[in-house]
Amino acid sequence: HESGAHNRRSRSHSSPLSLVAAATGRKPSRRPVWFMRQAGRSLPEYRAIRADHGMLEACFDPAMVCEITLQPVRRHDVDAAILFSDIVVPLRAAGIDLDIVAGTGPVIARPVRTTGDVAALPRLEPAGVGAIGKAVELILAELAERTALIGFAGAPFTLASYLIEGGPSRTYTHTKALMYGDPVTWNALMGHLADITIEFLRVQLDAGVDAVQLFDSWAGQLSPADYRHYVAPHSARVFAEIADYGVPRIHFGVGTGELLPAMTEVGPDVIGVDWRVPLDEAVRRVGPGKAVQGNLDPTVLFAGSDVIEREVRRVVDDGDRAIAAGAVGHIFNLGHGVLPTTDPDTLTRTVELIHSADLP
Ligand code: 1CP
Repeated sequence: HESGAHNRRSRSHSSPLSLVAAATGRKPSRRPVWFMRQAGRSLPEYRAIRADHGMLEACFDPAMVCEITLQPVRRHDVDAAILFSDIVVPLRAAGIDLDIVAGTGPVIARPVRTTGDVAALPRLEPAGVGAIGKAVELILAELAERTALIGFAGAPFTLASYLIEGGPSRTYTHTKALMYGDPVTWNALMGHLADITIEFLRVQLDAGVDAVQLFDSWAGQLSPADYRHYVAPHSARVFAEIADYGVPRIHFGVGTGELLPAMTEVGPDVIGVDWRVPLDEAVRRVGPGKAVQGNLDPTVLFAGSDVIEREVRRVVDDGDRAIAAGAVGHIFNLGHGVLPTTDPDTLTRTVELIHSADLP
């Protein structure tokens, strides 16, 4: 791949991107904010598009991806767009039979549970996600200079959980049974998924995304010891293999308070924190030299403007304390995704509130 050849990163030395500045220890022009799951879900203009198009159909149509990615930026003036896609898109592109079912999420036609199933998994050819690279180019052509584009992928553990369970899960029984019971097959699967993740991220990075986030949404199901033993080597390889792009790499999972040290060891530049751990406490677990991202509880957006103001202020203050404790910057976000019934106007007002707060 030609790192940096044809993208906006050439401008990064005088970058006006507040998100990149906060991620790399430079002073941002304003406190950067974006929201996980800001694209889709809560926006009526998204629902209007999706009324006539399936989720996967939309994900492989560059014009639709571009439009849906830009919708929350137009509305809320957030400092980053996140590519509209899904963590299972590269699996589908590789040829795995799956669908994204409304109200459920990813559903895998034939769950992957045996050594033979793992050996038969297809590889991802970059051409399979050509539409996603094209979408990134369309978005970058339209995005304002001050707005970063974040690419993303699912981490091997979270992808494995969908492939093995066949869909969303509460207990991850099959996943952990394979992990504990057949480590050789487990590592073969995780290695294969790391390859797919690296390829998917490279297509986005080659097309010019300004940052990437690796979602290990369900890693919080594991103890630190098991995370280090069964997961960390594979996630570490993903971070290492994209390091030469020089763009900020964000790592996030839900319920990962106990895993923050281990999730930092695998090599991200920015560590995402859910709402359970205050940002300044997170820095004590992560150590100095990383940026922190988070961590307003998404349900606070339903509690009225007084509570929102108070909680935004608290997260901003925690972010300042995190910086005083050694973090290189703070990117404001929710502790997990925007809930579908969130009032979009509340999101817009919350962004205004965050931008009006003093910088540390
Ligand atoms: O706004 C955005 O965040 C950009 C688009 C995006 C992203 C980053 C979507 C669109 N999905 C994702 C990542 C994703 N997908 C994650 C990691 C982030 C997280 O923890 O939220 C995960 C775990 C998935 C899997 C997935 N896809 C779920 C969760 C299922 C479960 O196990 O609980 C669901 C519901 C989907 C479908 C999906 N993905 C995206 C949208 C807009 C939707 C809803 C589709 C619809 O309209 O029915």
